[in-house]
Amino acid sequence: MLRTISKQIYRSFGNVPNIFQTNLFPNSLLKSKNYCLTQQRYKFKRVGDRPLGQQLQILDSVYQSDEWTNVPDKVIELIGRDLYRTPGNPIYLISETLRQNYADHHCYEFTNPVVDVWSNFDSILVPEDHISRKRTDTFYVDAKHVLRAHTSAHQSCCFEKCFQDGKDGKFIVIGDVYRRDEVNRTHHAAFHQCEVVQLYQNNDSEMIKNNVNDLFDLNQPRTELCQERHNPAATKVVENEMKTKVEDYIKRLLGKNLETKWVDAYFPFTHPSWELEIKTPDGEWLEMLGCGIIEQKILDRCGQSNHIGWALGLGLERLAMLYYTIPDIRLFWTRDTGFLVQFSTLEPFERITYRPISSYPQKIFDISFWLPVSEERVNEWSPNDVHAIILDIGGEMVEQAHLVDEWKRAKDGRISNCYRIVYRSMERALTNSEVNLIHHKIEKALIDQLHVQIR
Ligand code: FA5
Ligand code: MG
Repeated sequence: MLRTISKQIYRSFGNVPNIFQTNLFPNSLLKSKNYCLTQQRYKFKRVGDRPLGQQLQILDSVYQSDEWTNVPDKVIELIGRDLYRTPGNPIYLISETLRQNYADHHCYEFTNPVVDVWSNFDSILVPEDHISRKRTDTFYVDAKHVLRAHTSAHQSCCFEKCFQDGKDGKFIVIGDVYRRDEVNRTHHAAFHQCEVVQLYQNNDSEMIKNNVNDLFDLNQPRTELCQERHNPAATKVVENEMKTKVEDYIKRLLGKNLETKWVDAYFPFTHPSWELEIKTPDGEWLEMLGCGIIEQKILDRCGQSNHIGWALGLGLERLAMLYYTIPDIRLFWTRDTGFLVQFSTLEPFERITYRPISSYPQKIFDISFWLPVSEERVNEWSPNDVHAIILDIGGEMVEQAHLVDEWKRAKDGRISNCYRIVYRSMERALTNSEVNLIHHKIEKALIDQLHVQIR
């Protein structure tokens, strides 16, 4: 029980403040300026702890480990994979749907996930004693740098930039983010988020349409529904536009009959705040995103005091798992081509249903051949015939087959093809000799039926 509660508290940025009043985390300890230092001298060694002064290379930078460092090599190995920028990965496809859906927003992608502590926490008002700053929750590269724990780390630097970049206060940030979190079917230490932000000013069309003349009302106190000095009517317009746009997007992917619910939440950087939960096909509610009206103090500090706005942070894996029926979050990091080949479409809104891959090893064999000499045969040549033969003979043992190389010999214009066949059974590990046998049968059929010449 204790563990369950503490995990809920640890997990996200959305910690309800009064949870801190429970005796799980005594106030005196949380309020202490030395709280984090106390944590540093924790007596147990943890995964990722390193000897002081060790060099850590992350992308092009080298850091020296200190007593804050807790990022394990296994996590560093994932940095730079850039799944959201790599065609053929489901995270790329989901990112593309976001880039298209929010096409009037500027899209920022900061490929280096190492940010300073200030950006990850202070820039968005995360209090000094907030639980998410602890070494148990965040990956520290050293005392001054962390692996960003959310794309909100980039909010502050984009507010001004997006006006310079010609987008009127609208931007998205897509990136890989890292957390010391539990690992289960829907949580991973490395995952992806998309931050979507929109700012408004007086005279914006949405405000005019809703008869809101002024975003601000100097007499307005802070209430549960509204920040101090905000016009409640303007807040409502902003809330509605944020919620409608993102719900429409999620329903475009997961179907218009999807059941959703907005739940009140708490984030240090927004007020009021919500989370969107959706009903999964197995009847459970799953949290997809956190959002809210941006704390005015953040905008004021970034020179945007005449704007109000909304921000949201969406988990890409959760969406991709439901869109493609991918059963386990760890699969996104696999290099298994049996997985990746299923996501090679260039049409991001294409509905792909993932077929589970085998857990047995692949056997990869190539076939290279010259296409037939006669012009007549070359003219009626179709790669589909090659695939038909491969499938006819290889049957369930063939997981994939692709043309991987094609070239023309200068001296006589003959064309060479190379097909790569990936053999893998769903039921057992295949032996080399049985795969060899099948492979030779395929070669023979290509010669007999399509008149190719094996090279
Ligand atoms: C945040 O990260 C806030 N920065 C979101 C936000 C942005 C709020 C802007 C307000 C304004 P949270 O910790 O709840 O919030 O994470 C957001 C989403 O990321 C979750 O709803 C979930 O979809 C996804 N997520 C969180 N932790 C994990 C994890 N360990 N593995 C996979 N997905 C995760
Ligand atoms: Mg959350």
